[in-house]
Amino acid sequence: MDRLGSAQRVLVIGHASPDGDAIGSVAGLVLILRRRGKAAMGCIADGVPWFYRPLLEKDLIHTPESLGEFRFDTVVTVDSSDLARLGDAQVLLCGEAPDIVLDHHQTNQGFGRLNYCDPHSPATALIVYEIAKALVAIDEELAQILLLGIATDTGFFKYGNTDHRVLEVATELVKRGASLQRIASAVLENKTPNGLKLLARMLEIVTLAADGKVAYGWVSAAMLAETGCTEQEAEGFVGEVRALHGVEVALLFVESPPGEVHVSLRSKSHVDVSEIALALGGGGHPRAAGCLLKVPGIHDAIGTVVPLAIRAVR
Ligand SMILES: [Mn+2]
Repeated sequence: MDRLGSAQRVLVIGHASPDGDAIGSVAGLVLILRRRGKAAMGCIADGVPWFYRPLLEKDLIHTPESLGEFRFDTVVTVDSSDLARLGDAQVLLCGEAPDIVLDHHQTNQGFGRLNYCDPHSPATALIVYEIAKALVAIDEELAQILLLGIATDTGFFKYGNTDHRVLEVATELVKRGASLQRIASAVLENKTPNGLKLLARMLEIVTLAADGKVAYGWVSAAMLAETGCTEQEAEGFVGEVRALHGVEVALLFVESPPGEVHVSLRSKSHVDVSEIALALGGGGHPRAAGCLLKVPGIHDAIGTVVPLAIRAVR
């Protein structure tokens, strides 16, 4: 908090392929800093996916390319467990460590000069909420942005990380004007017809292993091309796989671009999938983790990860 206090011009970076928590944490912290009279700008390598944009003001989050001449004396990263998660935004650091790392991933590598990581926090946006409470009055705009991060990282208040504290903070944010309906509608009800076709194709090939305790599906580069979808449209598919009766570990493999396979790992009740992800160069939480594999084909990735998941449920 003191380090933030002494900063004048702050760049806040979230992880590439951003989720609601990355977006909410970046935008929330930028707003707080601006309201404290500082120059602040957010940056996310891939920019903000279109369906989140109505939830936040323009000019809060840029791509590294659209940042322009913004000069900064302090860099804060949010919701990123390691440097590689920042994607192309890493170049902005010019090889130096970020000044402050704020995160909630238990696999956080402590890559900042100052590191604050609380693996018990359900969302990084909840950490940003604490900062907001200490520094500014939380108005409707800030409440909406922070609730976005908290709602998405708790699966809209149904994952195991949804404790009474999360619900209390959410209540506080709703009292201050945030709308859960707006967030749910933007995030969950903006699917495309092509995305639905892609989901149908993925569901058809879902495969069970380890007596139904492991389930996995995949989206190949060819499936994306044939349905006219981008990787973004496969977001959330892994939840459909985890929803199967009896499944403990669910995996989704998405090949985009060819040669790169993004693996999403989820578990239902006891397997720590962040250990599998960490061993493969990724990271995450016990119930939700991910990694990126550079392999010739998607079936190489499946052949690598599925046996690890089978071993984990035994
Ligand atoms: Mn998060």
